[in-house]
Amino acid sequence: MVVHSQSGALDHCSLIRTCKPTATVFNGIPVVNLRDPQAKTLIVKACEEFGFFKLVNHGVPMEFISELETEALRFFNLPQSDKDKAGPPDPFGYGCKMIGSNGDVGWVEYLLLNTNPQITSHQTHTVFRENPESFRSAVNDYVQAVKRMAFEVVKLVADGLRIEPRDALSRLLGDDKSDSCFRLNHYPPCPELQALSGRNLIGFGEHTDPQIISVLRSNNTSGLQICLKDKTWVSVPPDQTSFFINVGDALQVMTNGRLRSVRHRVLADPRNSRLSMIYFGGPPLSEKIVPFPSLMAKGEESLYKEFTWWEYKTSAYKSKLADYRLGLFEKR
Ligand code: GA4
Repeated sequence: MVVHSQSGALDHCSLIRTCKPTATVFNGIPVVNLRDPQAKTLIVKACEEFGFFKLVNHGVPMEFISELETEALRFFNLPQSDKDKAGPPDPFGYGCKMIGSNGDVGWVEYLLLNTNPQITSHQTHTVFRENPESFRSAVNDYVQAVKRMAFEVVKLVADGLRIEPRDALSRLLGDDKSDSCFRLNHYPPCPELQALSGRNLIGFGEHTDPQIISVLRSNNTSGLQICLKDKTWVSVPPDQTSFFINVGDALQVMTNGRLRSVRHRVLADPRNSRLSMIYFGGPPLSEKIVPFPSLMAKGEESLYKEFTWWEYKTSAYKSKLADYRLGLFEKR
């Protein structure tokens, strides 16, 4: 995406919603040290209260992070016509402004990639055919390391909730058929809009992630906001050395609503570009998404109808970003 400085530039964003940058910076995001003996308790508490927390001491090598950041910026700085060769997203590939296929738009360009090992091993997506091998290898190194860390996080979730067996969640993410994906989002600055109206452009509209867990890392540009239980939006202070973990819809269902799938969005920054990299850990398509029996109290009933991940995903991909997707699957 090119940000033009001439006056017609705002034509590009006429379809994209704006909002006043009113959300306050929130300093209450829980921070969990992955090596803390109390980590499982702190993670469960954070996921119950916010569906979101910051992870430090995560063990993902900084070199993998910076290599991927360099490669991603090189890609997003290519001429538009070169980037378009990796699009349109189907849903995988390069996309610009259009998110999903139901009319959502945002001030963002992105690459969406499949991380299912059965597919990636012979993935010949144009993005990797047209770009240097160093890009593919940076994506692979990063995703592998983040997956390992995500397995640890979900093991702690299972442990903290006394889910049996302890690897019930991690084996879904680690399965050969795990339906997981990876996204690189680039939000260019939008100085014109700020100058004209003092408003911010919506980079990525509000939504919850359908999967089990999402692991996000961004550069030092702010923009990410989460919705608290009381429905207020707050800004998450950026931290380029840490990861942010989101509970997804599937984990909300598997914990019968105990853990909360977090509503979040991203506003474009008027001056700085934001780059984020997100791993979305999902189960195999055939997996039944039901509450773990081991965490149900005696006589407790599922709040949700029974469905497979394939059914949920198919329904999610027909929805608009801001829709409350779990609504269709609630018992009442
Ligand atoms: C949100 C989480 C992930 O980014 C994503 C998104 C997907 C897409 O960009 O194609 C969706 C969105 C996400 C949920 C509702 C549908 C599908 C866009 C959209 C409007 C890759 C995912 O799995 O679901």
